[in-house]
Amino acid sequence: LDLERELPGAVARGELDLVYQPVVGLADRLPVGTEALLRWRSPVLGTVLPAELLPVAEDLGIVGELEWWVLDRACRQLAEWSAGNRDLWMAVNVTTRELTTPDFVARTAAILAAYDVPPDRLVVEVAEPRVGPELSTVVARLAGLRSLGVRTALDDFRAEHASLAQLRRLPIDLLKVGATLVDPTPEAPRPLIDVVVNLGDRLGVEVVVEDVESAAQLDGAYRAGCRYGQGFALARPVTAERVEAYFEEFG
Ligand code: G
Ligand code: G
Ligand code: MN
Ligand code: NA
Repeated sequence: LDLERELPGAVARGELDLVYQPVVGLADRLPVGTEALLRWRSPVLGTVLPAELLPVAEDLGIVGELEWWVLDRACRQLAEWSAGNRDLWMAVNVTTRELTTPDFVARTAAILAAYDVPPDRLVVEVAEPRVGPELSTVVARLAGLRSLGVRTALDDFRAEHASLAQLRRLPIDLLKVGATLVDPTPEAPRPLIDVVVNLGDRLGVEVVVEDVESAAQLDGAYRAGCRYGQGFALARPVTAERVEAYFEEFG
């Protein structure tokens, strides 16, 4: 397949790219940071999205190479933005597979030092780990990142699957939940977002509502006590230049 043939050389050919989606404070609607999202600009295949390329990268055994490219590039961009005296954060998605490698924390520390980025400007986003032996390694790595000063986020938190015991164990600063939790349904006419925000309060975790697509979701999330929001209703993922223009306008 073209994808399998082309992907291994993509880093060396300079074909990887990041787009940045603003994260906004819900009280004042001002940007607080961005989430970096990987794009592969292939001259052969066009723009390939992570959902398509990550499974192939997994099969080829090159996820690590891609992820370290992303972390490096995102921190370099963050250093540029920080030099302009902007207190923005940069969130980066990391697979459990890469997070659990032994030197993950040391390599992250090295990148932060290389670009002279204040560690608390970096947010590492991870998906809920499976319950099992992997969990204690995830806990250890997240704790290691936090001891550097890096912040941690649990991505795609799904209230219906939540294992409370697991959530209590995870050393995280931010909980990202989908905006559909704000929507009332026939089964749950009082939306579940309140429950998640209360849970966050108890655990000392701020809630970021993501995939916000409507003004109703935005208002509902704010009223429920979510601190931050992200989604097409606020801003789409865009190139570095366009996100800078966005900061000039709104930040
Ligand atoms: O950018 P997009 O909306 O297509 O992202 C789809 C999925 O890919 C999301 O789950 C997102 O977390 C993930 N993703 C985007 N960029 C990266 C990345 O750099 N590394 C990893 N591991 N996942 C990413
Ligand atoms: O899994 P993760 O949360 O990292 O996924 C981020 C993905 O969500 C990106 O691919 C981004 O393009 C997508 N995304 C961002 N905002 C919205 C939105 O408002 N609606 C939908 N459907 N997807 C969104
Ligand atoms: Mn994410
Ligand atoms: Na998410």
